[in-house]
Amino acid sequence: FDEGYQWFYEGRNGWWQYDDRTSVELESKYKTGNKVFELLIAGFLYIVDLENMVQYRRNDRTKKRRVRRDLSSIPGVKGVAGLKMA
Ligand code: V3L
Repeated sequence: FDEGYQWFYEGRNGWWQYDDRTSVELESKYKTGNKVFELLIAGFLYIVDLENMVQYRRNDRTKKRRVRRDLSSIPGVKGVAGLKMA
């Protein structure tokens, strides 16, 4: 990772950091210029589209969440992969 950068997906009123394994995968795809790819997240296949910076379940494309690569110090981070920050 570049110094201080992290991957986030959109929550209701803020951003969730991706879990470590998924973050490493995202960073690797990002670095190789891979724009659209599948990821297994909590047992479901998701499409990540880095051209439009969104993710959505492969078999339900109606619920799109924004994706963001930004400094880990951004405001509004709720926690990691659904686990609220202490
Ligand atoms: N990593 C982990 N869980 C995810 C991810 C991901 N990248 N994408 C979706 N889910 P959907 P608030 C989120 C979960 O988009 O209160 C948060 O992690 C998603 O979890 O329709 O709204 C929280 O746990 C949701 O439970 O595929 O901010 C939860 O929402 C489920 O997959 C509530 O967060 C369906 O999301």
